[in-house]
Amino acid sequence: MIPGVAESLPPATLMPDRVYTLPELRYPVHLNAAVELLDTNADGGRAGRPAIHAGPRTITYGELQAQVNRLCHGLRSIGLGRGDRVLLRLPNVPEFIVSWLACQKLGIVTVGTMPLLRARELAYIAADAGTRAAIVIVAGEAKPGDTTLASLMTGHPERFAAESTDRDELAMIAYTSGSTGVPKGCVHFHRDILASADAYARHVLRPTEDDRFGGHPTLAFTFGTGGLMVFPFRFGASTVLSGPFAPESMLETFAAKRVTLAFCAPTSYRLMLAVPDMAKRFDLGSLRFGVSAAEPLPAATWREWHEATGVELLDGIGSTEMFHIFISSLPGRVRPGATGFPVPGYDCRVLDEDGREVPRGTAGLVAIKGPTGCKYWRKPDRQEEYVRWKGWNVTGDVYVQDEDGYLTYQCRSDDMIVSGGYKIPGPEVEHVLDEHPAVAESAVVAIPDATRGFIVKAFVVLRDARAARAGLVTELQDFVKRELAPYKYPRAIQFVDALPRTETGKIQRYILRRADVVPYDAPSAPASRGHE
Ligand code: 3UK
Repeated sequence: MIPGVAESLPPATLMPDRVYTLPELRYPVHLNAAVELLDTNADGGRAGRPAIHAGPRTITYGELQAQVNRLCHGLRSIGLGRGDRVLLRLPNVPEFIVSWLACQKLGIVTVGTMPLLRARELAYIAADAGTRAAIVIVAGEAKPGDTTLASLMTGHPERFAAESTDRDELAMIAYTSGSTGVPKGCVHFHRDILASADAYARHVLRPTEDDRFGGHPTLAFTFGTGGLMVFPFRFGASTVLSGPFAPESMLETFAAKRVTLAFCAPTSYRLMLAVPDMAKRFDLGSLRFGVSAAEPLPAATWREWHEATGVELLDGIGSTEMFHIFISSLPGRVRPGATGFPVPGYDCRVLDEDGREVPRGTAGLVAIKGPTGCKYWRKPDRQEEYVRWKGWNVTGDVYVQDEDGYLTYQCRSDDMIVSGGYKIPGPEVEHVLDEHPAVAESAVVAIPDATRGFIVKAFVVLRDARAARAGLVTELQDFVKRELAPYKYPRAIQFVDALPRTETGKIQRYILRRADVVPYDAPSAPASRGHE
């Protein structure tokens, strides 16, 4: 492994136990994800088959391989190579895939970033990962002398010998949304990327080369990395890339491009259902399944979608730490409202706070062992929280398993708000609100919402209560949108005189979470404003 990079991984004692129970999860010692995903197809008789559909463009495996190889030469010519971290800041366009595969071939560690992230968040990630270069899309024409993807690719041969990476060598660092306000880098090896395809996709979706994968998750989010790039390429199938999600255009893409496997968040399925006459206007006959992840899929959404389209949605819970889905509904055995069963290759238990298994029917922390697992980059304390009790991955999700084995999601055990499929750490929004000159302190919680599952609501104590003028709500919302990814802004803001606190000074968020919470206009105990 690469010196200086490997040391940033948690020590062996904190690593999750990896289990490789299925024969298809045994890989050779030298393994390169790009070789497996691209070259095996392009050199194995699929050079003329489609790999990417993007708008009017179709890119075959052969064309993709030629572009990737030329970029490999180009990246090497500017001194980038094995072990370097490179930040990718691209939307769902073919250039993302070309750049990602080229980096993997060179043994470069890709650091994908969500397109909506802003300067503050990107600066943190770039510094934390120690990136040496970034591949970004910028507006305007390139000036002579600028380094562009095109200039890097010009004049280079279409063949390139990939680095012979170790199967357990760093391939990518994926950043979480950060439950304590600091995003955490999750390391995945070349082997992890393939194992997720060979466990989840192979056993649950059973893709063939005729499948077309489509949907909206960004390629930088591991839900999208898997669903819209790794899984299709692992099976010689193709991916359908589209612009930012809008219900009608997504339905139009599914119909026009004959998508067979859709990857969306539950909120998006609900928004598509709300399009008038959606099933009549859009021919969804090509769809085999719709994968639903990132937040719980309510039974009502499952039924409505099934009624409207005849297509089964497959709920699956995954995480950035685990790379992809580890508990999933199985085709033909869906119980609406339940997530489903452990994905073949994964072992799953429901445990109490001390790591003991709870009886069936009792809620507890879900714990996972499998071929993928959490490896935080430079966060040993966080590693200890996620990987507990001798190697179990503890995601922070509370589950109940019934007598038949079905696992049903209950809630999260921390302050992460899940809204419209986005993970929004409450404390991060609070930190930003607290920087506004009018704000004394704030508390942010999730409030149930029919469309988004939950919305972000901020309870704000002003420095001067008389400042609560009309317009301040919008001003605070805009302030958050400028500082953070806009989806994190509080859709509801309520001014209060004080925040409810425990004796030890902890904010009692459970009181704030009650939708019918009364405004705190009655004066509360002076001690409750601890910092004044
Ligand atoms: C929550 C779910 C209930 C859960 C993800 C599929 O969401 C993904 O990764 P993140 O790191 O968040 C992980 C957390 O999100 N969650 C995800 N799916 C479900 N809760 N039902 C679900 N089906 O709290 C989990 O711990 O953003 C999802 C594939 C890859 C991913 N990265």
